[in-house]
Formats: sequence, C-alpha cells, structure tokens
Amino acid sequence: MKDKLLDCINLKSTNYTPVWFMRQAGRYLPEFREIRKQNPDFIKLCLNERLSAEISLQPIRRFNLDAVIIFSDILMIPYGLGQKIHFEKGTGPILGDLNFNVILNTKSNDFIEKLSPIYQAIKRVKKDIRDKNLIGFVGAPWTLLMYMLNKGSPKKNFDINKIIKNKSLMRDIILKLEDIIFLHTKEQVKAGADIIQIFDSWAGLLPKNKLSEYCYIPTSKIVKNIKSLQTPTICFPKGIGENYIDFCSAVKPNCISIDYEVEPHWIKEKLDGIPVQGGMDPKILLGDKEGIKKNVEKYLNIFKDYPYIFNLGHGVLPETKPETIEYIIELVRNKK
Ligand code: 1CP
Repeated sequence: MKDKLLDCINLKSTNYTPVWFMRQAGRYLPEFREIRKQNPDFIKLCLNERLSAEISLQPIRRFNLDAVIIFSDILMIPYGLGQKIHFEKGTGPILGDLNFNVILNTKSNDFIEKLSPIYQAIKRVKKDIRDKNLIGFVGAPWTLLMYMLNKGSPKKNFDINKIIKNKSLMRDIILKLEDIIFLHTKEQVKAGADIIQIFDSWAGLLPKNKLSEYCYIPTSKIVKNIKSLQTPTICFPKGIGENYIDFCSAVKPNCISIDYEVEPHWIKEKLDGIPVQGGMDPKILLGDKEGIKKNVEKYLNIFKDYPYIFNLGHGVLPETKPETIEYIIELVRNKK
C-alpha cells in the first residue's frame, strides 16, 4: 500500500492507521540542530533546496512514518510578499513594517521565483520517497495576517482591535493572501505534494462573532481551489473549541486535524464521517511511558472503525526524546 494517508482521507479506509507528526522535522532531532547551528539564518535555510530536502527526510531515516512534510515555514509567504523577517533565538520570528503597496502589488511570477527553492526541495524529496505521501503546507489567511500585522508572535503583545481596526485594508490584504496562499499550494502540488495542510494556529484568538469573516470564509475559498487540483486538504484551526463543527460545515475540508483541547468522542459523534487527524497533547510525550501508552490507546480506541490519522494536537515539542516518537509509532503499528 503506497498512499496510506491518501487512502485514509479519500477512501475513508479504516484498515490501517497512518502516522506522522506535526513538526516531525525540527528541533527535537540532534541532526536538525546540527544543521541549524551551521545555518543561523533561518529564512536562508528554508531557501536552501538541498538542506530543506535533507531536513524533511531526517525523520524518515529514523522512523517508520507514513508521510513526509516538507521542511519550510508558514512565514515564507510574508517573506515572498516582501516583508522583512528574521528569527531570533528565544523570541521567535520578528517581522518588519508592512508596506501595503508592496504586498498588494506583488506579482505572482515574482513570488514564485522568490520561493522557487521550496518547490525544488519538494521535487528532490519526491524522488527519494516511494511508499510515503508528501505533505505540503501553508498558513491560513488569519494566522498569516496576524503575524504580518503583529510583526511577531501573538504569545505576548496581542490586541485584536488594533489588528482589525482598518476594515477595508484588512479586506484587501485577506483577498491578496487568499490568492497568494493558493498560488503557493498550487506550486507545491505541481512539484509533487500529495496533500496540503492548512495551519490556522491562531484561529483560537478570534472571538466567535469574527470566526466566519476571518477564518471560515477565506479558508473555504482556498480549500475549494485546492480541491480543483484533485488534492485533498487537512485543516488545523487550532483552539476554536466547539466551533470545530461549524468550521467543518462551512469549510468542508477533506480531513480535520484536532488540537488537544477537543474532546475526541464528542467530535467523532458530530462530524458525520470527515476523516480526523491528531489530538494527543504533545506535553504527554515529555512524561512516562505508561501515560504515553494510555493516551495513544485512548485515541486509537475512540477512532477504531473511523478514518483516523495518528498525529498530535500540535507540534512535537523541542524537549521530546526521539525514542518517544519511535515508541508511539510502534504502539500505533501494533494496535489490534
Ligand atoms: O531552529 C529554530 O529555531 C527553528 C524552529 C522552526 C522550525 C523547525 C521554525 C521557526 N519553523 C520550523 C519548521 C516548520 N514550521 C515546519 C516544518 C515541517 C514540520 O512540521 O516538520 C512547519 C510545518 C512549520 C509551520 C509553522 N511555523 C507554524 C504552524 C504550526 C504550528 O506550530 O502552529 C507556525 C505558527 C510557524 C511560525 C514559526 N516558525 C518558527 C517558530 C518558532 C514559529 C512559531 C512562532 C510563535 O511562537 O508564534
């Protein structure tokens, strides 16, 4: 069986539980940290097609995973739109001032050319994998807009009213982002991506009465466009709680990735058969084997007889031991 994720998503097959991890290529792996040490400029690293391909494949060499996710970052879109960006140790991303004219007037060809090493990296990875699906990804309009206007992580220093104060400008930028995000996914699919995951990591910052305008509507347009490429989409609107159901009705993703606050029994009952991915709290991976086993089995049991991709409810934490990933894969593979 070659297309393990695709079969789960498209055929809703329950014969096999595919497994991969968000942030499987990253800081918990010593071999990533080694490359990172020699490449202090993170954006340059994302634009190095040889190293990006190599980092994407690092977890595959260690573990028996069912999918490769391309090593890149959601913030490559603001970079491609001409916004300055760098990463500072301990602080995360720092973005420069937004020049609306530059962003709104960025031409598709210039954007594609600037980000072409990402597409080349996808082509390289595709050549090296046989029995695995390749996942491309983008940030959702809201999450990108949030970084672009907040000029950094909203972990500290976030005020939604400041962000959305100029409504008409917001609308223009969101429309531009919808186009550019789709363009970026289209190029990833052309290069060989089998599936696109849309990360809306900060959807949970939106109040309920703004979810439709800033999350559901822009995301549903992108999902619809990606469907026209015969490519399925996994959506991850992190932190929206009970609104996951409204999200699925409005956006109609091919698969929904749940975070660790979503009650798995509840969503399974409400979803009407949409394939589910993830859920387990990444912090549990920092604890003992017993707790890990109990939690992995919880998700496997609840989603037995349901199309389910094993993953976490957010990315692998940097403190996670690589052996823990191996242990979880073993548990998923050996499930009865
Ligand atoms: O060494 C370092 O400090 C770099 C750490 C790092 C890595 C390994 C960053 C900076 N990005 C990445 C890779 C990355 N980012 C991937 C690679 C593929 C994989 O999953 O293995 C992916 C899918 C992302 C996506 C991403 N970047 C998201 C969405 C997923 C999520 O975690 O919510 C977000 C929000 C970002 C922004 C970003 N990039 C990097 C950091 C530290 C952050 C978060 C900043 C913040 O806290 O707000």
